[in-house]
Amino acid sequence: KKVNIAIVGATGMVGRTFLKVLEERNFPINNLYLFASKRSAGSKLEFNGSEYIIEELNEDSFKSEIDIALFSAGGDISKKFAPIAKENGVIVVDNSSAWRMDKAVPLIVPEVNPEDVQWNNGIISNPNCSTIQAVLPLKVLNDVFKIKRIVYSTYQAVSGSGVGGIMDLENGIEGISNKKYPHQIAYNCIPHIDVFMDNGYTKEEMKMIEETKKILNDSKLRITATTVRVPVRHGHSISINLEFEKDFDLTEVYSVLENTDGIIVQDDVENNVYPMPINIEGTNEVYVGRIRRDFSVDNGINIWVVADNIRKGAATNTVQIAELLINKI
Ligand code: 2RA
Repeated sequence: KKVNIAIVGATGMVGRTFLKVLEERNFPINNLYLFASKRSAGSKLEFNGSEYIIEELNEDSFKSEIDIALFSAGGDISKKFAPIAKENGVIVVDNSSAWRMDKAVPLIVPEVNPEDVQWNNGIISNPNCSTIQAVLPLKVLNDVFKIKRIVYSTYQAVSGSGVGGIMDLENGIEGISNKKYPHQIAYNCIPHIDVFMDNGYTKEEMKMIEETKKILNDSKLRITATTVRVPVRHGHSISINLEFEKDFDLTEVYSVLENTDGIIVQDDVENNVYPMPINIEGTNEVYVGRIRRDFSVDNGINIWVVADNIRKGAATNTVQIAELLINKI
C-alpha cells in the first residue's frame, strides 16, 4: 500500500537524512511533499531520481492528501503545526521534544515498544537521540533481569546541535571562536547540553531520565544522567551503569544483547574491539561493548553504547515508526 508522505524541515540535517533513509528502505511512497521555511522555499531536493520543489510551510500545507508527516523543524514549529496536520487527518511523527511527555502521545522506539503506536491519536513522538540508543539494550535487559537503577554518562557529538555545532568544532580546530556553544568545543568537553533547570540538571539530562521511564513504562526506575558535548562530529556514546534487582550471569547478558534486532555487540578488548563513533557513522544500528560486571555493587554491570545520532537517533527511528503505521492508514 503506497502512502503520501510530508517532510517538515526538509532542508535540515535530519530532514535530508529522512530522504536518504526512505530511499534505502524502499518506503512505499505515493506522493512526497517537502516543507521548510520561507528561506528554503523554491529550492529543490532529489528523491528516488526525481526532483521535488520545497514549499513554504503554512496553515494550508496539510490540505492535500497527506497520510503521514515527518517533522524535524524544532519545537516551536511542532507545537504550532502538528495539531493543524492532525486536524487534517495526518499522523505526525515528531522529532522535537514538544510532545514527548504528553500523556496522549506515544514515545516510540520500534524495537522496544511498537505496541504503543496503537494508542496514538494523530501525534507520535520520536525520543531524544541519546534516549533511543540507550533504551534499546535497556529494554531487553530489563525484561530478563529487572533493572533497579541506571546511571547515564553521555559523550555527545556536535551534530546533535545541527550544522552550527559541526561548524563550531571545525572552526574551533582552526582557532576561530565559536557561536553555538557557551565555550570552545575544540579540544574540550562541555558538561552542558540544552539549558540548566532549577534542580541543577540540564534539560538534556532530564529528557533522558523522564523519556526512559516513559518508554520502559516504569515510573519507579531510579535514574540519573550527566550529558556532555564532546569534539566528535557524528555519533553519540553513552557509558551506562546498571543495577539489577537480582543476580545474573554475564554470558546471559551477552546472549540477550546479541540476539536483539537492531543491536550489534562489539566486545573483544584483547583485540581493541569496542564501539567507537568514527566506525559507526552512517549506520542504523546500536552498538554495545565493554560489557562487564560492576564489582562495586551486588548485581551491577557497565556497558558502552554508541549509535549514529542523526540516523538511529533521529531519522531512521522516525522512518521505522512510519513503517509501523503503513498498514494502519
Ligand atoms: C543534542 N540530543 O545532542 C540533543 C538534540 N539532538 O544536542
